[in-house]
Order: sequence, then C-alpha cells, then structure tokens
Amino acid sequence: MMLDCGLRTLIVVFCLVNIIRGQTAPEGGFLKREHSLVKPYSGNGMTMPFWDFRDNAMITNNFIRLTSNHQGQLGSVWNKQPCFLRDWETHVHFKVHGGGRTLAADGMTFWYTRERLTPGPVFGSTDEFRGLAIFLDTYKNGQQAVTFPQISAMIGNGSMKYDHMGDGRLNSIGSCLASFRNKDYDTFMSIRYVKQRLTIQIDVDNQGKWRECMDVSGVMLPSGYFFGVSAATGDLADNHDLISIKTYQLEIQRTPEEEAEDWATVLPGIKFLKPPIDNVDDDGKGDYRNSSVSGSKMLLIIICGLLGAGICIVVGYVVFQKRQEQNRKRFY
Ligand SMILES: [Ca+2]
Repeated sequence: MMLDCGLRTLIVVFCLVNIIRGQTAPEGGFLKREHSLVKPYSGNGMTMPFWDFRDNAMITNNFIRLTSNHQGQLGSVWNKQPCFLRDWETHVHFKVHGGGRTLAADGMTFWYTRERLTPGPVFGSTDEFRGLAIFLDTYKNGQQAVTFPQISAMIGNGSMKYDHMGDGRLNSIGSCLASFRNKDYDTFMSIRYVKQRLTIQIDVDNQGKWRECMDVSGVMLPSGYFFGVSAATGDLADNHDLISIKTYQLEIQRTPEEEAEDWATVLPGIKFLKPPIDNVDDDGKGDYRNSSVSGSKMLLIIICGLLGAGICIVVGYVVFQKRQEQNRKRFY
C-alpha cells in the first residue's frame, strides 16, 4: 500500500515536472508581461494587448496559427513595445506540424529587429533587416548532406541579404540540427542575450531539459528593437503554431563603465568574424569554403610544380649532354 502510494506520488510529480518543464523562469529572471504572449491571448479574438498580428496569422484559444498547412501562406506576430532590457531571456513554445512526413516548408523565424510588421520573403518577413533572426528552417534549399530541420542565426545590418539558396549559411553565426516537426509533446526554444553573448537552447526531445544549439559571443544588438515571430509556406506547407512567448528580464552585475554605455546606439553586428559554422554531421558538401583552394590542395599544387620543374631540369640536362657529345663526335 505504502509502495503504491509512493509510486503514485512519483508519477504525479513526474507529470507536474513534464507540464511545467521548459517554462520555468531562468534564475534571477522577472517575467516581463509587456514582452510576453500567453493564454488567453485575446478577449475577443481580434486584438491582443501587447502584440500585433497580420497576413494569415490567426488567433485561437490555444495557439496562434501563423500559417496553416496550405501553400503560399505567411503570417507574423509583433510586439507593440520596443524592448529596452539590456539582458533578457525569451522562451518560445511552438508547434510545427503537417501532413508531410519528411517534406515540409518553409519554417518560422524568431526576430529581434528594428523592423516590425513588414512582410517579405524571409519566412514571411522583410529581408535586409537590422537585428537578430533565428530561423527554424524545415526545408533544405542547399546541398548540405544533413537532414533538416535546422536552426540557424543571423545578425542583419540593414544591407545583408538572407541567403535563401544556402539556407542562411553565408551569413550564419551558428546553427544546429533540431528535429521539432510533428511531435506529440511540447517543443521549446530559449534565446538568452547577456553581455553580448547569445545562447540558444532547445527542448525538442521530450527530455525536459534544455540542450545547447549555439553559444556565440561578441553579438552586438542594440536595445529598443522589437520581438516578433513569423512563418511562411511555399509549394510545401506546414502548420506553424505559436503557443507562448515568455520574456524575462535578467539581473546581471555590471561595472560602472558597462552601465554607462549607451546601448541604444550600438549597431547590430558581430565582433568576431568567422566563417559559416557547419553542423556536426555535415560532410562539407556544398560548403562555400570549398569553392576556394584549401591549404592541402595548395600544398599538392606546389609539390606537383616542384616535381614538374625537377623533371624539366633533368630532361634539359640530358638533352644538353647528348648535343655536347654529338658536337664532340663531329670534331673527330
Ligand atoms: Ca530553407
């Protein structure tokens, strides 16, 4: 009897942990209602207090459907208030699902940008944006030998274009593979921005804990930009559902110099330039860096060149010797 009771308690605790997992506040974090989107979204189904939505986006009681499982759709939600938090962490609860077992498109994007409510070709929002984009890309346009979906991030400066044909690879600051489609459990993404460090974690494996997707330092993002989430479908489609966005203000110790910095005027960018980052199981097929000559290939070319030059010298010397011999014979 005691054992049975204990087992039941354990099961209840396990269920509770599963219900709240991925949604607990980060340590030292305060939920900012004005940058969060939680149920009930709206009293009348037409407006939300802190968020705008447009195009095919549709509010229901339990989720916001950015696109339904139909071709050529796009939709987005955008925070009405700019975010002036220096350090923040945002948890996005989402669900991507559709009839295609492996083939679907295009995906959804989490934004922290100067632009808002501007539809366009990048997962339903505008290209040449300023700020952060995190792409949850379900359709592989490029030639990488990996299985999608992929999550990748980019910092736009207002003139850079999203690299559609390479799935964002040209301007990517990091990426990871994440199987988040057609799950019968909850899927989450966490975006943390503290002291120029961007950390993206995911909870898409029903493990009840965060798994690192990318961790990038030197990321410059000014305050005063807008949070948003958009999605698009193409010839292939998916339901892209947003269930919640929870933004937490983080209390981080700063030096007086750091406090004095005017973070609103910082230009979006990344301090440390590095080549596009590959996914772990990527074998380099379709790698842009392969279009230039690599170090090992250059060494091979030099060796071949030296060998060729050596053969030429030897052949030349033999021919010269033969001629000298013939000349000497003519004298005798
Ligand atoms: Ca793609």
